[in-house]
Amino acid sequence: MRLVQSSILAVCLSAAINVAQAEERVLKAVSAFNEGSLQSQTFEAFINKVNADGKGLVRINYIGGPKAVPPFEVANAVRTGVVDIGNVTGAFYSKSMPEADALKLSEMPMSEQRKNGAWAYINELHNKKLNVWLLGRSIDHIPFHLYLNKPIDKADLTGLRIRVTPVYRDFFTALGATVMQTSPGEVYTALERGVVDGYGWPITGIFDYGWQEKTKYRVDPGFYRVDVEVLVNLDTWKKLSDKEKAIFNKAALLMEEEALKLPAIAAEEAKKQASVGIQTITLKDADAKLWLAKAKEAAWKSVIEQSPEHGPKLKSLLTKN
Ligand code: 173
Repeated sequence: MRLVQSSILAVCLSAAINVAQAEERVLKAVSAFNEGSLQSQTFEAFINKVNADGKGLVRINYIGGPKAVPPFEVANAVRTGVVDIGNVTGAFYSKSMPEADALKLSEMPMSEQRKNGAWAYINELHNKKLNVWLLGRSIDHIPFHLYLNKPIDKADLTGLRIRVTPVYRDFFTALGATVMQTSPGEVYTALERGVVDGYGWPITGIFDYGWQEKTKYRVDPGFYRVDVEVLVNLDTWKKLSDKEKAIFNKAALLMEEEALKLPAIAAEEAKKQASVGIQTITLKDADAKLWLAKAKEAAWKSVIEQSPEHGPKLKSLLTKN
């Protein structure tokens, strides 16, 4: 008798569990950067937070990095709903939305952008142009750099062939470089074969791709503000309950706070680069000034040319002068 009762109980329990499981919403996520790499880690912590807080209600199924979806396709995959969530830099979708190239030009943290209306404006552009919700920013507060295998001694890249994405294209071209666009996954081979003399990349992460083996110099100062966004398909976002949205927003704000720690990681990475023999070429005085001025000028010029409607407004929202 007891046996019968407990087996009935077991059946009822497992039925209840099945119902709970059936009701848990599962969203698919990908990153444009290698799984576990520095450009994915803050996003992966965000996923863990959502999954812990959303237990039984909502869960993110992390499919992984560029093996799942090619980097330049991630935003499109989120737009069409092939995946629900993507961790991707604006440069990888500026072909579909040129205003995305302005995100690296922000001169303030996300907390400020959320207060001064910049986030709201940029989110609306994402809603309308890309059918995505701009949930938050997973990488912030650290610069991009130029890495080289041939030395330079001034702010002049004439005669050099550099690997780029839209992040660096206008700037390096303005300084005389010949540029070639590749995804991160193609950089190692391009360096190995000598197809390029250098590449643009953030201060963090070259070890994730093994490029330290093929890199002689890093040029300082760094420029811009590395931007990686967490995009959510807009239809998916609208379907979430208020409770689910609150879980996502809380995890996104936490992620933006965690990004405040990236400068410390950047300092460690710079040390590690020096320890494996990567030399720093530091442009000084007038050259450093010219370097930074050209970076800013070339990129804003391009954003405003491509988006005369929104470019100037973005500049006033994202820059301090
Ligand atoms: O260099 C790149 O591939 C690039 O544009 C980028 C942007 C943000 C983070 C890492 C890389």
